[in-house]
Amino acid sequence: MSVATTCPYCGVGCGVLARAAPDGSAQVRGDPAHPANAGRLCVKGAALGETVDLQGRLLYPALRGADGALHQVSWDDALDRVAGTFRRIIDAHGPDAVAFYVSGQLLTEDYYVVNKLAKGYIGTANIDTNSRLCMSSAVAGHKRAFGEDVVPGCYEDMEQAELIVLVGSNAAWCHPIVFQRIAKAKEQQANRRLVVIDPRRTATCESADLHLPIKPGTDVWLFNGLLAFLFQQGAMDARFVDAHTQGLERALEAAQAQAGDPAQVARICGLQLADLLAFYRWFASCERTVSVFSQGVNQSSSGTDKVNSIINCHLLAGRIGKPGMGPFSITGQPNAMGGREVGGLANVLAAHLELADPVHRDIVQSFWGSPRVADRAGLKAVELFQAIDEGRVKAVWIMATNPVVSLPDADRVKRALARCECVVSSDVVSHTDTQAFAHVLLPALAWGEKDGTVTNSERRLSRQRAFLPAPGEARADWRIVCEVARRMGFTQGFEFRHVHEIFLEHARLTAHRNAEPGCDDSHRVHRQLNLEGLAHLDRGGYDAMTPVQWPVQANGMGTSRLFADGCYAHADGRARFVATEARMPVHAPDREYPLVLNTGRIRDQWHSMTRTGKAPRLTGHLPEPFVDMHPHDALRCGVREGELARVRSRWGAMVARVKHGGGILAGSVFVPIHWSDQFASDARVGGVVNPVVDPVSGEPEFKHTPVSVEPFPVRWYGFSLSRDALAANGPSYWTSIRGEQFRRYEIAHREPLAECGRWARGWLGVTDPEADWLEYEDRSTGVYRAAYLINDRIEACVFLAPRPDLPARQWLASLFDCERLDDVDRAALLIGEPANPAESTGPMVCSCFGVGRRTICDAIRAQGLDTPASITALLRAGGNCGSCVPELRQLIAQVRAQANA
Ligand SMILES: Nc1nc2c(c(=O)[nH]1)N[C@H]1C(S)=C(S)[C@@H](COP(=O)(O)OP(=O)(O)OC[C@H]3O[C@@H](n4cnc5c(=O)[nH]c(N)nc54)[C@H](O)[C@@H]3O)O[C@H]1N2
Ligand SMILES: Nc1nc2c(c(=O)[nH]1)N[C@H]1C(S)=C(S)[C@@H](COP(=O)(O)OP(=O)(O)OC[C@H]3O[C@@H](n4cnc5c(=O)[nH]c(N)nc54)[C@H](O)[C@@H]3O)O[C@H]1N2
Ligand code: SF4
Ligand SMILES: [Mo]
Repeated sequence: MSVATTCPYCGVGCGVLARAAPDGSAQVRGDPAHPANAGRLCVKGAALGETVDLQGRLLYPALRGADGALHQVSWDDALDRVAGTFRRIIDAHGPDAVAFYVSGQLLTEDYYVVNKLAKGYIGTANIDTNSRLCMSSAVAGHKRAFGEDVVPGCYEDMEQAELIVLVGSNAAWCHPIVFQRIAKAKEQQANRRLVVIDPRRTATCESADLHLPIKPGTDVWLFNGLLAFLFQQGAMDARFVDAHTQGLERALEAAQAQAGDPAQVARICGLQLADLLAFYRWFASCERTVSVFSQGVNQSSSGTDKVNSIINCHLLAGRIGKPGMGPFSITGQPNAMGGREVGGLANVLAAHLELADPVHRDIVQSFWGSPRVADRAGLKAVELFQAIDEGRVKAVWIMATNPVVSLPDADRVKRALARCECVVSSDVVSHTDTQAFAHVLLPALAWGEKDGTVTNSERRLSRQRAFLPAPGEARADWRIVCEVARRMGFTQGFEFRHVHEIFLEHARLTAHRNAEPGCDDSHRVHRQLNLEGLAHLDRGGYDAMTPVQWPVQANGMGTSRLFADGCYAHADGRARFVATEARMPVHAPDREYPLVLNTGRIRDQWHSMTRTGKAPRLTGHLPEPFVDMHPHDALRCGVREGELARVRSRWGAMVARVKHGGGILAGSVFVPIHWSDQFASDARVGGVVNPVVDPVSGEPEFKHTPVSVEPFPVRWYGFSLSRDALAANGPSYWTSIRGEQFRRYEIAHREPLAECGRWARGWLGVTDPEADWLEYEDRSTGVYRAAYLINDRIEACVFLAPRPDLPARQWLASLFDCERLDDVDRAALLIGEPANPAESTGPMVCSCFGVGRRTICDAIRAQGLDTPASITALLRAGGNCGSCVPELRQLIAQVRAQANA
């Protein structure tokens, strides 16, 4: 029997039907009944089944001993250690000497209890979340504009819009199912337009009618310019503005002063004036406009102003609260939204109540019956780790996040954790960069094993349901927190026996003293977030809950769109225009650090790869960390495509492969965020990123750090495929990923090899002198190849050369599927080329069907294919999840351009 649950990756929140398979994997497919995806899944969702095996899982609690090693202990010992240490530190130094750093990948119920423990019982607001790194600018922008953290619209609006503006969003890769919905709506009605505002030409741009390659960080100019333009063109909805808003005058003044002249805006934003005006005109004339924004907006030192500059335009034109229009902050993590509902951020309380307001604090504390409630904002993520480094915070409990990888100035985070008296880490895997610093490891239930709710980008609550047994001694996060709370002496408030009871408490709190808008009872506070209709579900009702969008009325009906009545959450019911200040990012490039580092995501990996890194289907697309740069910049920096380079800033450095993806402006470089010390020697880009934050939200400026790029000179390059994991020490550079039947290592070294053969045997761990060892060496060119076989089956191979032009990995990988290699294969191994060149398919494009770039380009050329659909018909590529369709479009354009050249 399949279980209906929700995908644990992005904030689209797709429904999944899952069932355990006998081999320890799982079968998953899209849930046709889920409104977010109607049965579709992107490639990450489709590969979920490959990520649920127990290899690499953390299954038992562990404590770090005096010897520095981790030792398995009982739950009692581990929980007592956490509770005892936290209690001791609080008694000696006060509640603010401890902290929690949690995650939008927790379920709402987990999040609820940890926030309750910190703010209501320990009495500290030092609980922050990785949502600080992600959504906090959107949260702050919503609060300034609407009086509450509310996303007004729904996914259907994107399908109904005439104009979709994607700002700082690579939705084709990061929110693929929403993007597919947009793309499909566009196909169905040709006059729908898509504008993408992004300094990079991403896969998302392939479907765009207009791409504005904006100069990094200058979005406020663009949208302030738009505000001034809309006003000047008479696109203002005066009735709406008069009746439902406040503050236009000041906002408009600021916009006109800074960005009143489109020509100047175009100059500052680095855009063609004609393109800018085309966008402005489309926006002015399309009533149904949705502006979707993501990390290119939020992760900026003017992130909150960027958000408000976008919302301002929608308010001016009265385009909000109606079908097919509105500003739309699309969330990153599966439960970014749920975490905000229960007050996971250091400056808010549960149920969208404000920590700074005594009435709000009273609502929460009286509802909880808790001994106290935190009355001043806690430390925001970046500050929190600085406080740990300075010894002000002495114990931190990290749950479901990997800050040594994902925070800016991440080497300082390492230092801080190394110095911290007590680091507790709750995770599902046994080795992460953060756990290397933990004193206590707590094994949590993972996706497929745990139960609870999540809320997606369109405020839709869905159940995550278990379909796998709890492995080892792993426990649900909420259970672990409640255990520690009790052991700290908080005997009341954490007696939950089932996740359902937590959900009910949370739902009741959202309805508690939640007034009608305009109600003048000062003890009640109006909030849109209201789950009243779910507050009385019995256990069966909770288990059977179907996806529903908040607010949920008493009759159980959800709400797809908010603000239809023009009534906002500010006390006077009016939305606010915010006068936004256009300003450049804090650190400008200079002579020493002349390039701007932009960081973000790739299609098939999720964050620090602890789960997607397990799925062979996902590792082939972009198997190595890279620095994507413009060829002119590469020339200037003396680095070459395919070779290694060091990316350096004032804060740190990393090493990655140089790539010319073709989508990047001169002056910028792009590095993916995914590689940690578990997967590469030195590719944590977080160590390079500046710790600058937005002054309002505290969200880091992840998209803008001045850097230099310089050669990372090596004497040889190489790679290995091996059925067994190798001890990847030795080479100056290594990266490792999991393939179907092997692990793949890319390596390079700064020192020459005296004896390749000896080194290769040591590297592959081949000690038997009688082993079936094939070897080829050309001393004059420095090329070396070796393979190791057992009973004619290939076990491992290694290829070395002074330059990075090495044999195709895909073809070699296919040899690992063979039970026996024949003489032709053996010869091919030594020659380093397949006997039949057609076997080399090129880098992976379609991960679902394993179709490579070369195969696709050959087919486009030979058959004159001109649409993604025609490629799918011939090669199947793109026919399953559709995640690669934007790249198919790219390849068609490329082949065409080559043919015309
Ligand atoms: N495959 C995959 N999908 C994911 C994730 C993942 O790890 N992998 N993570 C999820 C999470 S948590 C999140 S938050 C989302 C993020 O989803 P997105 O925000 O779409 O992804 P990013 O790659 O972080 O950044 C988006 C774009 O912002 C652009 N940008 C940089 N600077 C600027 C600027 O100054 N102005 C503008 N307008 N754009 C700029 C970048 O070039 C980049 O293409 O993705 C979610 N989905
Ligand atoms: N340079 C740069 N840095 C960034 C960004 C960027 O664009 N550029 N983006 C930022 C953003 S938007 C985000 S959201 C963050 C994400 O950054 P992180 O939150 O650090 O990323 P993850 O790798 O998803 O970490 C989640 C951890 O939780 C574990 N885990 C998974 N499920 C569970 C569970 O149920 N319980 C417990 N206890 N553990 C679990 C996983 O194994 C993993 O170790 O990165 C941020 N950092
Ligand atoms: S779009 Fe993909 S990653 Fe996001 S929820 Fe849906 S299946 Fe999961
Ligand atoms: Mo995120």
